[in-house]
Amino acid sequence: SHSSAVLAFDMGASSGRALLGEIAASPDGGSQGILKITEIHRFANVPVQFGEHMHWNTPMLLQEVKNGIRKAFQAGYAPVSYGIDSWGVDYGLIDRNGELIGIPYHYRDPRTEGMVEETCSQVGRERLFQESGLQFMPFNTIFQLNAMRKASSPMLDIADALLLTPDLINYFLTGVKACEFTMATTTQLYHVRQRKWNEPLIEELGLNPSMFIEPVEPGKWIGNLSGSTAKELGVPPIRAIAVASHDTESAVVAVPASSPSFAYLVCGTWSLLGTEMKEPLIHPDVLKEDFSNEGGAFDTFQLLKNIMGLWILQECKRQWDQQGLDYGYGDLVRLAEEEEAFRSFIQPDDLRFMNPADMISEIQTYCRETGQPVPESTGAMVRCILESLAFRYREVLESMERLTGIRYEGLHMVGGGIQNELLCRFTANALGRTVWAGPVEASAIGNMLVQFIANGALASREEGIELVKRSFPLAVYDPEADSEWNAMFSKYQAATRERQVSG
Ligand code: ADP
Ligand code: LRH
Repeated sequence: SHSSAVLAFDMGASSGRALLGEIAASPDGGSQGILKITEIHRFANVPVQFGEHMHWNTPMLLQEVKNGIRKAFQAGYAPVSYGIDSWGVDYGLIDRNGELIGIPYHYRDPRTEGMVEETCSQVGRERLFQESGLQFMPFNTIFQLNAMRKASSPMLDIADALLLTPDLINYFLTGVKACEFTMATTTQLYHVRQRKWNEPLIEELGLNPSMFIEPVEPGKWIGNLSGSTAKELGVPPIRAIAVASHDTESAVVAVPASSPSFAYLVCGTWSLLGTEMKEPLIHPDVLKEDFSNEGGAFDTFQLLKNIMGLWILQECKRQWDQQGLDYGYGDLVRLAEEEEAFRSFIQPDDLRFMNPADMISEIQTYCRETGQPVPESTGAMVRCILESLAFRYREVLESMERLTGIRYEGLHMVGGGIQNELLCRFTANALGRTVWAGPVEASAIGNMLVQFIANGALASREEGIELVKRSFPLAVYDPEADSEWNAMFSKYQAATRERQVSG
């Protein structure tokens, strides 16, 4: 019914969307409801280059969230609350008058170059892992802030509060400064075992501990739309809920798994391959394999690894778009299907693919340097990317199995990337296991479930999962018999061995 409808904002690195969620009567007249999701608004999320630095278009993001709220009401819906999830690690700084300082940086901004090494030599790599439980990604908040510190950024001197992206947008909508837990754990400044901000570390890095706000758990009511926001938009002052505001964690909430230990792949700009845990796994092998323990919703930790993901394809597509070759993702997949299989591979996590000026040449250079045929056609390029990702998923899944000692039956894939059916098929083949794909809008759905629970429309996470299972059919990909994929894995490994990967 409309009285329990919620509005979910899911802001990914490539696009943002507002989806309305309602628990509706089942169409077959059954007594259990189904989750009906309606897209209200969608917008591209395009970074902006200011001189040497890459930034988010934060004013546009705030405006688009406002547009989403207004459009929901204009379309006749009456959501009782909204929640925002976004990509991890990024933040805005707020001064003592409550105003935004500067333009929030994009996590791919090059100012963090060399910062992992520099910060680790300052505070110790092992110690950093033991306290944060995180994978060493150059863009983690700790390295971004340390880069600002090293540059003697005057912005840090006047910063009174640090707000991670969803908290930042919520602040300008509600006037309330909050800090949501799952997002806080992506900073690498949160102590995962002590479950609080790592103050000694923050101080050692010369940062001001009072910038960091006490985290709240997903499901917490933050406040309502402020009077001025409600008036500006012509809507009632609806509730703002802190959801699992890190998009990856919202997506995990919506994975329709049947067993308590399942493997998942959140497939968007990034590919996050992981499994759910009750406690962080702090062990030298986790450091060695460079996995993260990220805070999740419902008192979980997510043991996962960031894989470079469809970013690589997005960047190639951007270049083809600029050349006027108007390919949609469907066209790119069809071109890839027509190409010869297993010709050349890249290591997707080689840091050279993090933010190259020219992704297409970067891939070609990689293939040349590793003595492989150089992909020239669009189809060959796409095929190389998708096959390499599928094999990388196998590599990372196997490494995760060594860490947990569990064998996973198959892999749950969620997120925008599962619309690429070729990638799902390749993944099933590369793993030699079943892939269950769905739902596409997992982050928005997980965002809604946390709101439904906070608002009392659902009793528990378990009810939420059952709702998802009833509402969204899964696509099942079984590995093809007698495929060459197993034999070709060693070819991939030979081509990608000894390449520089994160950490
Ligand atoms: P994010 O949340 O990180 O912005 P999404 O979950 O929206 O990312 O996934 C975006 C990715 O989904 C794109 O990089 C693209 O590869 C893939 N994708 C989107 N639409 C399609 C489509 N119609 N067919 C195949 N792949 C698609
Ligand atoms: C995926 C994601 C990922 C982070 C990255 C910055 O959208 O949140 O979990 O590491 O963006």
